[in-house]
Amino acid sequence: MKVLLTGFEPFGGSPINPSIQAARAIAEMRLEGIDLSTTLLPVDRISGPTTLVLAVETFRPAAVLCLGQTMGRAALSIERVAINLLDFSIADNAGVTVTDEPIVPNGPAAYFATLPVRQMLAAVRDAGVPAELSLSAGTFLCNQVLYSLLHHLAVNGMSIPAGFIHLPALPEQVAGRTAITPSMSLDTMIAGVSAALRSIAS
Ligand code: PCA
Repeated sequence: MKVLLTGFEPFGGSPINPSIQAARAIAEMRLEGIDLSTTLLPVDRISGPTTLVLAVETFRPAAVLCLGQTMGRAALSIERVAINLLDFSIADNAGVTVTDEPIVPNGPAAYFATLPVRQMLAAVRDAGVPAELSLSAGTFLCNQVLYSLLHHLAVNGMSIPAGFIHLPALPEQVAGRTAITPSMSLDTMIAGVSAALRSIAS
């Protein structure tokens, strides 16, 4: 099965982003039965969504799983929904902050992720990795690329299952913080995302 797995470049002052590290490590594992292509997405409100849509049009996957990183979560968060809202609390990597704007003017308020989220949740937990279903992918780039992808697939009548998993921070991203912030090792994230991919392909 052809699967597109994406990760984001670092953002918000951190020099690393576990989402692209996990995506690249999983590509090297060559999971049986999965023809995986990985793409690095810019944290940029223009080129983030266009890079993802171009990768889908070029690779023509049978499923798309996007990864991103978020502070403050202790488990893999399998996102259920993307909303039509840009409301950045920090600037994107082009230095732009967008407040209260739609992603697609007059577009639907929201799209549900179309991957089998419950099956993925069970698979990740069975692999011994903490996971949850999440009702908000935020209002920054992660939500934007998921909404943009689901909108692109919907308006073009493409029935490709697509979804998103938010990863926690890596221990080294929170080690210097005075306020205790949850983190997870890269190996644990890789085990969880691999289990989700296997369940998508099964
Ligand atoms: N996380 C951000 C954007 C890139 C990333 O990895 C987010 O949660 O929107």
